[in-house]
Amino acid sequence: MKEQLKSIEERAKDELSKIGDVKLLEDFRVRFLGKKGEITSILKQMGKLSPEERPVVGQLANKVRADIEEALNARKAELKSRMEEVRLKEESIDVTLPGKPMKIGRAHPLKVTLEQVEEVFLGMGFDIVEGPEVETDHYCFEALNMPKHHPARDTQDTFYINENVLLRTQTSSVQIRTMEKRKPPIRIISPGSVYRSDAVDATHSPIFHQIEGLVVDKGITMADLKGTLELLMKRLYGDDAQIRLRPHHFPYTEPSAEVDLMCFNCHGKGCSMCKQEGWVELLGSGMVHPKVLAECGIDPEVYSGFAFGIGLERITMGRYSINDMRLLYENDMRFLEQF
Ligand code: 2U9
Repeated sequence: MKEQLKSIEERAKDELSKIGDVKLLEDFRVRFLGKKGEITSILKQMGKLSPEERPVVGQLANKVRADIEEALNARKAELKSRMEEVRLKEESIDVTLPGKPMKIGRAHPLKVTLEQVEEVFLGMGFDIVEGPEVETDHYCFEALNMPKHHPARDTQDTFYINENVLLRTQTSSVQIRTMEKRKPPIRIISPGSVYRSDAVDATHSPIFHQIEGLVVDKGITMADLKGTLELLMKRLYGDDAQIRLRPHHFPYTEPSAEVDLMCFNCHGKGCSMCKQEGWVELLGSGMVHPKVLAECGIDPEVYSGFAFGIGLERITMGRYSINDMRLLYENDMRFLEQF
């Protein structure tokens, strides 16, 4: 039995030295030291020994068990520290390597223009009002003096959801809703997306953005309209910006005017940028039609108002000399990085 114990110890130590994974050590422990392990099975045979031999073999068995246990623990510690070393090596970071550059975002040119326009109007005491993009026929057309079959409806090819519900073609619907709710004085701008069934090209898109303005009070005249828009344009294009009003027609304003900006390239002389006109068309405007005021419960005999509509894309393209509207929507980093 002594020989057997010695050989178990030798085998155990030999096997242990070959185990390279901590997970296999438990299997080793069960085989040599467990209740059904090799040492226990030797101890179970002790009854066959003489009374003198029993304590000697018993002591030896205990010593062999203790030695194997010690060797097992030492191996476990060694393997664990080796694994830790490998883990640390794998996880180590070379702080001398160059970092990965992070791209920092910035405001989209449309957003830059919008915020500047908003700032100018907030400074003049206007409120910014938003409203639904899915509108009823009433708020988008009817209340704006465009009854059914009015020819002006054709110029704004509309996405209809059903006979009565549509995607708004202009943000004027927000101003109608505001006039219904508030009493004059009213000073608001309503920025937002609008929808028209247009094919995409360099100057058209089925979704674009407008900023519309509305002022209603006693004694409001075309002079207020001109002064307000002049201030806006000087803020956007610089103090030497000049505008002119050209007679026009809109169903919701009377009189109506288109507003041109003096070409900043040739200062009115005419060049290729303004197609020899000296002026570039910027926006539409006018005095709110008395019918529109009355429709919203505002007495046109007491109050008057002016309104204007600006295409956000158009003025952004003008300011940055962008010649294709699609650039504003494609999110090409080479384009966006320039702003
Ligand atoms: C109310 C009454 C009148 C808003 C106006 C325009 C003229 C205009 C265009 C500019 C370029 C639309 O984005 S665009 O295609 N807008 O020409 N808009 S007057 O008139 C209103 C608004 C609200 C209650």
